[in-house]
Amino acid sequence: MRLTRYFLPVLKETPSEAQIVSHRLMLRAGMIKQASAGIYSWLPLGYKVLKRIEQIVHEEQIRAGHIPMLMPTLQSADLWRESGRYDAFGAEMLRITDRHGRDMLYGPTNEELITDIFRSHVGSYKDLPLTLYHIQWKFRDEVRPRFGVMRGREFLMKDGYNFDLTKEDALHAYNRHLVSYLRSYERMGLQAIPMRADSGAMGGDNTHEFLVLAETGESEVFYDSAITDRTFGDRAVDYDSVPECQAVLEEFTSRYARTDETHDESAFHQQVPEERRRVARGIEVGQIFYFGTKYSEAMGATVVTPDGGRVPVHMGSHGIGVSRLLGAIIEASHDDRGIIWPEGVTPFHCGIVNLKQGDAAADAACESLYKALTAKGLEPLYDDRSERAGAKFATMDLIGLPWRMTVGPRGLQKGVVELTSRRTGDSEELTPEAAVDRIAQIYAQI
Ligand code: 5CA
Repeated sequence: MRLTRYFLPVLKETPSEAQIVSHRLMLRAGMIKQASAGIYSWLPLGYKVLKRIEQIVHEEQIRAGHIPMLMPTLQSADLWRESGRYDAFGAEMLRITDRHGRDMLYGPTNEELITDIFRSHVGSYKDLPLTLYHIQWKFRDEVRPRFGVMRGREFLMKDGYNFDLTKEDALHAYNRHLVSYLRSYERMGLQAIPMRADSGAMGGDNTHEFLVLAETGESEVFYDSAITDRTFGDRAVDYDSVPECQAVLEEFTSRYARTDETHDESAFHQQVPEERRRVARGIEVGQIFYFGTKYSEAMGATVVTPDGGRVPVHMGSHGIGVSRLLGAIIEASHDDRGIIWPEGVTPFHCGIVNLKQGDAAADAACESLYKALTAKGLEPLYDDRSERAGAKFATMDLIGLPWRMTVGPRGLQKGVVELTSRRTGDSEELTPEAAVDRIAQIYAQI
């Protein structure tokens, strides 16, 4: 992409309505525009990051054996009356009446709809286990939408639903989700810690929230600092192996880590030595639930068992806050000049800054870098505006591409361009070919 042909409406002024850094930076970098309270348009740069996050979520869910599909945003109220949640969900649910007077709603989550699909098509234990998921917009009429995409009213969620014959099988599905979530967040450059939480409107008492530690987080959290040493890394886990997935759950949840809803001061003191006790704030980027037969019993989602009986299936649901993740990543990775995207989610892989637009050698070198990067399957963003170097650097720093190639007549006389890391600020002079190879190598490892 060439910047002169792109739509990147960066703001010069810091928007006064934004209280936290991620919201400010998303507005300033031209990623989102508020359409109404808690509802945003995703401008091209923001949309690109959203798609990268979705892609990671898809890849990791499919790796775990879960099946993608798509359910609508608008749902019939009748299904929610069957489960009893039409009234229970309260004012957070946006209720709509269609022209025939039928009660509809904009889905805040999909347990009912997926259970209806399941009961219509599955009737035997032989079709289990089954986990279906989708990535779809949700609506919750939050009392106080705030912090931009962090607490929106319309937001993008990945929600997955497992159907199993027994509680043991459903707990294995729970563990698979935990493993796949650890992998997903790490690919996005985040450490998200599973913490014991409250199940709220979903039901059940087996649930973990995934928290990214950040001062601006809305949840208060209590944990053993030893938990932050754990990383998942590039382990190969066999998702079909019950003991392997169980071992990961134990490894990542054995130390004390709870949100304020389930925090127990005396257990905290008993289990954690004083010097490792931490009270902090976190952003909830996902939650997994096992709730047994709550929906399957209410809605008649049963299967025939091997001995010919009929039982309601054991279920759980598992969510990732896809749009919220943009805010969480920026909270975790920025400096006073702007965003610093982790390589896994960056909107463009590399920026190209032409220090002297209109100089024949500089223009030609930038064009050839652009072509070479593109030929390697990478997406560069070429700042081909006739702007001062300082303005170009400021834009690149604000939008946070992890790598920048700077091309100018002086360097080209020596046969080099400059490759700069956004994170460390370190620069290196390399031949254009070596710079392209370096970038390709970096992304080959992501
Ligand atoms: N049905 C279950 C799991 S699929 C469910 O709805 N879980 S949830 O309520 O915990 O939501 C899943 C994730 O969506 C949360 O962890 C959070 O990251 C994100 N989320 C929830 N509410 C909002 C909101 N108002 N704005 C942005 N993201 C949100």
